[in-house]
Amino acid sequence: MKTLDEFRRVYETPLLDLLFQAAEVHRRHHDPADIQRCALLSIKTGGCAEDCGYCAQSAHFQTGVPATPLMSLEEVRERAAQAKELGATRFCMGTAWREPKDGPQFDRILDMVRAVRALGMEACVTLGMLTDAQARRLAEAGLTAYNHNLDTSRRHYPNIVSTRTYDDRLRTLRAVQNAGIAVCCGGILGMGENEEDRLMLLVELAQLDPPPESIPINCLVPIRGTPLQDAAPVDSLELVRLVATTRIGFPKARVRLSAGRDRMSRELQVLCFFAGANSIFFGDKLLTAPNPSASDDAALFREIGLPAAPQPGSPCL
Ligand code: SAM
Ligand code: DTB
Ligand code: SF4
Repeated sequence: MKTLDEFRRVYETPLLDLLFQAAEVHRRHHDPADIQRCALLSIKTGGCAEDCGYCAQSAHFQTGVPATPLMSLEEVRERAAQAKELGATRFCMGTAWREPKDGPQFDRILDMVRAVRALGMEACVTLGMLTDAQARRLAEAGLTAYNHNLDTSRRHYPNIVSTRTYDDRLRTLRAVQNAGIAVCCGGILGMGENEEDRLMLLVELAQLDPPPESIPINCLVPIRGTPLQDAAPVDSLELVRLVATTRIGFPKARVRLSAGRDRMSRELQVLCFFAGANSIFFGDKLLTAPNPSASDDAALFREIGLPAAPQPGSPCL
């Protein structure tokens, strides 16, 4: 599927047929019991120069999130080892940067990537815009994937961010792909866009060559102090339709049910997994915003009948 019409036709399929088709595609390409757990760590929080209207970490808004320096290598290694014990197979690190500067901080991030890989986990970072040379150095350090979201449709983007363009985002995605790093690229629902904007985002993702290895679908976590603080929650069935359409359009991708799960019922999350979502962020916190607790997620996995992550202190650790 490449065109808006094709995505729309799938999206508008009667819901039960859509779910059935998505589940079929999902099972043809993936083991339905394989729901990846990714751990997320903000290694440099707050004080960001960009003005993304959804973000707690932009210096343009009064959100009460203090700016912190880049974490030490040792702390990151420790957090990654803990996440591995809890069942994470991918460790994702984020910085509140418009772009990384070359120098000691970027070198430290390369060491963090090597440390995560040495623990036997996939390593993902999201650092903002990259040059070709930075992407190549991340690839040499063993980076598995780079997260860089297009967030919404090209036409809605300027309503959300003014300090960079859609084409800036696409340029970084190309640098990442040229360096041979897998792309993790998705969006956020609930930022005042309509259903067509959401499908237009999928069309943009389908134009990437190769298509993204993973597609995070975030539901906006409204942050007090940002322009989107009062945005209405995403309709549950619209979310399920979008997950199913994403699964059908990107059969091989990991579709990651990302931010906003703390406001979703268990039933909604199960429907999303049935519709083809096969990854979550787990741990009590996303970057700055809340996430369901690790023990709630372990209970959910048990209830679904999937192998739950080992808990600290459990005999199998
Ligand atoms: N600064 C880098 C960048 O913007 O590319 C990396 C960190 S940024 C916080 C990573 C992604 O988190 C954003 O692209 C956005 O899709 C998502 N995100 C940020 N704030 C969010 C929120 N309040 N709700 C949902 N998703 C959010
Ligand atoms: C993505 O798409 N979602 C994650 C990850 N990539 C870096 C981030 C979600 C951030 C939610 C808001 C916060 O924690 O501040
Ligand atoms: Fe900065 Fe990223 Fe937040 Fe935008 S989304 S303000 S670039 S941390």
